Amino acid sequence: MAGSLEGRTAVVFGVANKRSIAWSIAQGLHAAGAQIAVTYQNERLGLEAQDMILSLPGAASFMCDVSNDAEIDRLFSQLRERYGKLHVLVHSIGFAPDADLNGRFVDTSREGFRITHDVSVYSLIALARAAAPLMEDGGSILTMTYHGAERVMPGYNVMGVAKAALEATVRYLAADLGGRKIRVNAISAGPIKTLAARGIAGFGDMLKGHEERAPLGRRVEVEEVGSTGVFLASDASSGITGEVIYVDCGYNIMGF
Ligand code: NAD
Ligand code: 0WE
Repeated sequence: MAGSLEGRTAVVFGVANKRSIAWSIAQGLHAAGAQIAVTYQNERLGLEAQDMILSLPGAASFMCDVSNDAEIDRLFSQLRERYGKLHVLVHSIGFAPDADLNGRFVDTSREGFRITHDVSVYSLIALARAAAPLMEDGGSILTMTYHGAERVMPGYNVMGVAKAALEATVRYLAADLGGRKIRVNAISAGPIKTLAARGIAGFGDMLKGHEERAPLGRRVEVEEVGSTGVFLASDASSGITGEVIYVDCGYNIMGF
C-alpha cells in the first residue's frame, strides 16, 4: 500500500492521544505517502498532538472545536492557505454527556440529545461542506461508527441514536457529493480501549463477550481500523461510496 496516497493531503479530526482511532488512521495515511494535517479539540489536547506529530515528518497540527462554526471556518482557511487542495478528510469524533450515556435511555435530556447530535453528527455535515471546495480532484471522506446504531447496546443510549443518524448522513452526503467525485463512507469498528471507551461501565465484560461471539474469536486491533481507513481513502476503494464497512472481526453477522 505504501505510495498509494503519494501527493495527497489528508486532514484528520479526533486525535486525543496515541490510542485514538484517528491516530491509527493518521499513521496509516502517512505511511501510504499522504501529507497529514491533524486537528485537536482544544489547547490541552494540542500539547499532546504536537508531540505526537513529530513522528510524522511534514505533518502539521491545528486546533478546531467542531461545535463552533467560526473555528471550522478558520481551520479551512488555514488549510487552503497551507495546502491549497485537499483529498482526504477523516472524522473520528463522538461525544455524549456522561449522564446520558450511563443512565436509562428513556431519561435522555433535550440538551444531552442536542449536544450529542451536534458534536457527533452535524459536525460531519459542516466539515464535508467546508472541505468540498478544496477537494478539486475529488476526495474521500470517512467517519467512525458503531454497531449500537443498529442494535441496542446497553448504556450506549443516545450515542446509538446519533450513530444511526451519522450512518444516514453518510448516505445523504454521498448522494450530494458524488457528482464532485467525493466519496463518503463509514467504518463500524468493534470495541477498542480508547479514551472514549475508558470509564464506560462494563467495557471489560463487553470486550470479553466480543471475543467469545466474534467469528475470528478476538477483538479488533486499532491498526486494522487504520488500514481500512487507508483503503477507503485510496483509489483502491474508488467504487465504494455511502457504505458502512464493519471492522469488527465479524461480530455483527452473528444472531446468537
Ligand atoms: P477518542 O477519545 O480517542 O476520540 C474521540 C475524539 O473526539 C477525541 O479526539 C476528542 O477530542 C474528539 N472530540 C469530541 N468532541 C469534540 C469537539 N467538540 N470538537 C473536536 N473534537 C472533539 O476515542 P475513539 O474511540 O478513538 O473515538 C473516535 C470515534 O470512533 C468516535 O466517533 C467513536 O464513536 C468511534 N468508535 C469508537 C469505538 C471504540 O470502541 N473505541 C468503536 C466504534 C466507533
Ligand atoms: O462511541 C463510543 C463512545 C463515545 C463516547 C464516549 C464517552 C465517554 C466520556 C461518547 N461520549 C462520551 N462521553 C463521556 O463523557 N464507543 C463506540 C465506545 C463505546 O461506548 C459505549 C460502548 C462502546 C463500545 C457505551 C456503552 C456501551 C458500549
